[in-house]
Amino acid sequence: MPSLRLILGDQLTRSITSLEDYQDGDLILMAEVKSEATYVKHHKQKILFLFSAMRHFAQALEEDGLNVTYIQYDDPENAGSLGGEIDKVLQKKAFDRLIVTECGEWRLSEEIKTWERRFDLDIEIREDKRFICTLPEFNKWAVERKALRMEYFYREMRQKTGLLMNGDEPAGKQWNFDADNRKKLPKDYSLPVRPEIKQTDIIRSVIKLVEEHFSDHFGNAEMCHYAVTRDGALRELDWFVEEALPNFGDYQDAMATGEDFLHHSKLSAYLNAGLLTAMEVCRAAEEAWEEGRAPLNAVEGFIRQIIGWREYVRGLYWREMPDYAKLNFFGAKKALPDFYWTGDTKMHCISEAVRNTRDHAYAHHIQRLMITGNFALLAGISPDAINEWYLIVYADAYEWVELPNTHGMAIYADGGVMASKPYAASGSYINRMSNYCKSCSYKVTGKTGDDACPFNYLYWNFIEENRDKLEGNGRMGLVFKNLDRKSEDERKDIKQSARKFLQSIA
Ligand code: FAD
Ligand code: DLZ
Ligand code: SF4
Repeated sequence: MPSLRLILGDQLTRSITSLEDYQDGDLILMAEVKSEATYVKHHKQKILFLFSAMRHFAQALEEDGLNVTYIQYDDPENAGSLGGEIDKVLQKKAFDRLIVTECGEWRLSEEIKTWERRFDLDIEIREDKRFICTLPEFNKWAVERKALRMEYFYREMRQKTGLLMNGDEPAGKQWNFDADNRKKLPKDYSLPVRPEIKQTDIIRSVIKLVEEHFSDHFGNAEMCHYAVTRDGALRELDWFVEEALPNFGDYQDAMATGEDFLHHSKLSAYLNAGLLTAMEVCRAAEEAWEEGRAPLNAVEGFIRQIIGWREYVRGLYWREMPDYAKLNFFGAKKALPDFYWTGDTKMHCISEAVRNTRDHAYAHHIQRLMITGNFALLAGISPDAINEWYLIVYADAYEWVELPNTHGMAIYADGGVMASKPYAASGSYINRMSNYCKSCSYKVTGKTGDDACPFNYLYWNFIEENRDKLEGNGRMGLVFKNLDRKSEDERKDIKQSARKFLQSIA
């Protein structure tokens, strides 16, 4: 008997394991459903990107002669959930088994496990081979260690893939060139101009659909800012490698007013949805270095993000879930301030990060980590609220990658499973890496009081309030030494300024 093959919205590649051994008579099911589109109120641009990419992918499969049932969101018969759509298919025709590649979120993976009983059908959950490190391999690496630090994992991935390796030696005799990658963008610097995204008929019809059904979701979707086919994503990759990669390393941590992508690749949405693979992206970068088109600090930095951070957070997510999501090391419980949605704050760095997020369902790593993430950490925003925000607002957000980055890296809610100390910083870090403070109503040099940069007093207030939790951390020694040098009056002012500011945003 034939097989029913379910392809999820972030599995848009011909090499997905659920399509292996496809035979005549099999049916591929893809469905735009309410349960996936609204379990959080995803950014309009994310829905636009994903539904458009799903439709193009289904069309390409059909053009190749595969048998596809594609359910559109506004189909009057739409059952509203993946399970409901499977049920509908099974009412019409019998299948031997349902084949699906393992999904990217705990929530859905638990639901899929219930389908065998629900439909009285064999469910074959296949490995997601898009990743370089298998989950058993990650677990094996993790059990042998006290601390799960990305840097050591990354070295193993370099050896496994052979990327930037000369035999057993790392290219340039150094594993990591991060120290070279912390430059501020020079004044009057010209950034490479990004190519326009071709708007297709499919995109145009999904724009209408999004406006009709998701008008109360966050963000802009007047046009699609993402390529929606594999060919389009490959063009984006080529542009990045030629134009932006050469300076990716130098300005990796830089931020600048009005510059929304800088030298970043903007490839995460494509990688996570299946339009590009991790290895092809890394090989393209490696080739640019081998041919002298991009320097080693840029190429190593870029490859590390993918075979290092990306693989590492995925392994960590599946290893630590479901308990991981419940951790709240600092007991943070404040509500998310409105300006995370409106951008309406005098803090220029935050309004810039929120504007970029609203316009493109994108912000680059340092905006996510050191602006919105750092603020949430210092202000004590509840992990559930901030995790939900990050899952909603980015086109590349799926819980396997969003949660460890937010919960672990940005707000240290996991108490150090992922990072060796909190990524907390005052305004001087933001000033060092950006030109934001020049256009801000607050004074970055001010320590306390109404005009002072809130990041300054919130930083010291955070350190003081969490002394019991952080003082034992060897990497925080200098920070506590500096805090202890402050006078009683200074500490009182810090506390008062922090209290007043936090009340004003409550
Ligand atoms: P580039 O800077 O060009 O980096 C190249 C690639 O490396 C990215 O496309 C991405 O695939 C990978 N990468 C880089 N950093 C990370 C990382 N820390 N973890 C995993 N992959 C990484 N990334 C997501 O894909 N989805 C998310 O939901 C997500 N949420 C985040 C939340 C927070 C609080 C933080 C601090 C980071 C988050 N990241 C997330 C990681 C990173 O910020 C984005 O991958 C990156 O900004 C995407 O832009 P880019 O493609 O231009 O990246
Ligand atoms: C994110 C998303 C959205 C918005 N909509 C759909 C959908 O309608 N149908 C679908 O199959 N997948 C969708 N997705 C992606 C899924 O949420 C994703 O597969 C899971 O979160 C697991 O990563
Ligand atoms: Fe942000 Fe403070 Fe700089 Fe203003 S002064 S942009 S709030 S860091």
